[in-house]
Amino acid sequence: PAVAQPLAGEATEIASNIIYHAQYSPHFSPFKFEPEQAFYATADSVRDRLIKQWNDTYLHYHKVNPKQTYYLSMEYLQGRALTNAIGNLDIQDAYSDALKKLGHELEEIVEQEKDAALGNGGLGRLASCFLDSMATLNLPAWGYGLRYRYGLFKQRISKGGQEEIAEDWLEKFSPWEIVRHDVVFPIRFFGHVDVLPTGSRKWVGGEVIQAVAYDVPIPGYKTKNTNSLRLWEAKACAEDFNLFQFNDGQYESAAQLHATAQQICAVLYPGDATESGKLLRLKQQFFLCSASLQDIMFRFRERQVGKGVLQWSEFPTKVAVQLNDTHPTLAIPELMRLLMDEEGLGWDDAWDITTRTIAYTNHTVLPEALEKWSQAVMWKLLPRLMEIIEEIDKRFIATVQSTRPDLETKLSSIRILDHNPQKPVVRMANLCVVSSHMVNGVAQLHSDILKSDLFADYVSIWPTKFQNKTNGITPRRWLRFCSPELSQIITKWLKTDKWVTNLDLLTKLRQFVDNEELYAEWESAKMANKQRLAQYITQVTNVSIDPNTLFDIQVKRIHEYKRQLLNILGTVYRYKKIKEMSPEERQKVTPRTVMIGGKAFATYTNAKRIVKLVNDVGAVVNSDPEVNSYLKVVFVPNYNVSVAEMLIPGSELSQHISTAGMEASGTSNMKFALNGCLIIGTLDGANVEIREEIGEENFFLFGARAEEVPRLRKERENGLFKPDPRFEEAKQFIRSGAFGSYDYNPLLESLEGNSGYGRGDYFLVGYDFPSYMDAQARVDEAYKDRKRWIKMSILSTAGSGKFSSDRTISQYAKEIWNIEECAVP
Ligand code: DL6
Repeated sequence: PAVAQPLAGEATEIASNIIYHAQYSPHFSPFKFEPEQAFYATADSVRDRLIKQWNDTYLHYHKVNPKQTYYLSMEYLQGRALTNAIGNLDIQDAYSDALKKLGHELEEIVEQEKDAALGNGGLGRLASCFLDSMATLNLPAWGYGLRYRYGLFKQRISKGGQEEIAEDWLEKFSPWEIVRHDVVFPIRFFGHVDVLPTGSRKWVGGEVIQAVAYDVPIPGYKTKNTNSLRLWEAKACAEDFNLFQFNDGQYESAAQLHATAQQICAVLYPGDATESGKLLRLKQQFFLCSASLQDIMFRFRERQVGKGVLQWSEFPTKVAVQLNDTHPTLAIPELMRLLMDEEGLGWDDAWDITTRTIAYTNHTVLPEALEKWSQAVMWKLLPRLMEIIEEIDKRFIATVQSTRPDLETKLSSIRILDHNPQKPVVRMANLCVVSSHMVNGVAQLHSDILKSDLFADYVSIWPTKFQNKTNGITPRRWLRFCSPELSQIITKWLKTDKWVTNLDLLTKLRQFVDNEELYAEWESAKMANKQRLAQYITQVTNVSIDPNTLFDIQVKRIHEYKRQLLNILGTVYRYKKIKEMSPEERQKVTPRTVMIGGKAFATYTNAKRIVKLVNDVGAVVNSDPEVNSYLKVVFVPNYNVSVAEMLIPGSELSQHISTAGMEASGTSNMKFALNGCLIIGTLDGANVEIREEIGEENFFLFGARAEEVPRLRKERENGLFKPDPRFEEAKQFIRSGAFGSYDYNPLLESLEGNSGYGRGDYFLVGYDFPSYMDAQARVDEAYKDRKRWIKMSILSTAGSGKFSSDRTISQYAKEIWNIEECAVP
């Protein structure tokens, strides 16, 4: 493209580099420089810089040989990378200028990038925030995951509700990944175990698939350190392609292993209702664990041999492995296998190394989310690992029997293998707790529940094994880059931008909390973000919303425990009341725009019904001329990281309203609070700590407390619950057909009766409804007093310092991993 013009300084260099890539790293036909081509050329040019820093970082770590952490996660919700990369490299303005000279706007170019959605929700986004903090803190720490061909599905809303469409994030390719053709490891499935003449055991036969490394650079903020996210791709070898069969016309069987390999990384969370689906998920988990451990051990060997000392007993002094939930549990028996069968160590040495290396984070207490794998499937797919798991179980039982006879009666529930004849399973969380040196929950309340309930017996065996590490979010993506307007104001008032890496500095905003000038600036920044959001909503839903109304948002995976149903029932009640008001009365209503977004798992019927209900309510309310200037209801389609970056800065009220004790932490609550959005919420997960930090007067609290929930459920079972008339009225209004003829009975019935499957209101929506409505009335009142609201908003941001993932990661580094910073000079 002949667009180069004389530019000044760095922007000139960047512009010519972008043009260079458009011409000489071509991905499209020549002579085109539309936004799409400009995006890829820009990304390629940014990648040049990242590669330099990345190589320097690798060499530096190699030379210093510090202890390094490896974060194993089946999920990463990276979102887009361009804004983050140029922001962390601190070259945003230069890139913006360069693109301008080339006829493009940076804001438009970044929109071209597809989200890397290799995750589901909070757990995956947490992993991505952690990677950002690890690099920013100059910690030698890498992530390992899988390179899913199709990430989390794209959500489309039609008349019938949610539709799922495969999300082809690699459709054109990702400019950020680099395939390492020299980093390939064999992964075995099926087969059997041979006993060698030496007595040692060897897993042989079965099918062997190759794991190939794809690296994604993870730049730290204003530092040279650039870490790696290594994603594994599955591949079969050329010799596994049967040319003879192919030439004989047997095309499918000729390439059978190739097809099998392709399935492994095809999709995130393949449906597991069928046996083959279960097998595939287990294959994915083992694939991640085995490839990552072989790679980690290879690197350890390379660095130790370089220093002339290869002692496997040193492994835990050089390597920390963190399991992000139980999905990578197989790392435990796989590390044992590699140490014993490949490196020749005895059981005791291998066990000592494994337990000192591995730590486990629990992210849920929901019984249905605690993984259990069929023993039969495990024996078939991973026979050697099952032998090892059996031995771990046997030894654990022996230890308990000899040291803690008082726990004899508890053994059947705390041991690893559950030999229930109906369905013998391996309990992955138990395997993790028994084999890790540290176990942590993700918010104080959650960690307390783990200690007092789920893992109480283990606590009595290993009292010092259990910790809390309250989650955090990266302030770069979740404030500095997603809300430049608010960031600028904060920097101006604090007279420094150091808060971006030291978020506790935000508390200093409190000294200006009565300053009118700050109020005005704060309000106008929030308004700019609301206007941008309003435009976006119109663009994706065709509903026009008024930025002068209260923007009330609930975005998260759709789940009954998260209680989007409470929100929409409250909204239905609000609608009905406004409709019944006289025009004069309506004048007193605080106008609101309720936005709800999130994906429902494809097979989760009630979650899909909730999505449909929100959409149906929206269709009626938004077209009701009597009401729609006081209330609008929008379902935000296809909620993902990029959509969150648009919604959160423009939010004023956000809902974190799970049944107390059920949300392990929540992390979007932190993002909203950091952006000056007030929270209406229960005392659940990290809400408890957020409220402590920002002050109870700045938090709209309601609902039962975690310790009351079991009693309330019992009372309900005993028929002692009397529903609030407002709750009954809201349900009745839906049943009357006010929002269409769809049969909402099954959904509403889940909130009724005293017990039974899908009945009995397990999540206590009915119990919490009146206090929720009262809290909403307090919100309406507070919003009328603009100054009070802005003050609360500033105090929310000012109190959010604790929730930086830099704080979380520093704690992991010191208290679990025992690693130190290793800054590239
Ligand atoms: O720790 C990250 C995130 C928490 O913030 C959420 O509260 C929690 O639900 C989520 N856990 C999971 C695990 N599976 N389930 N359910 O996604 O982790």
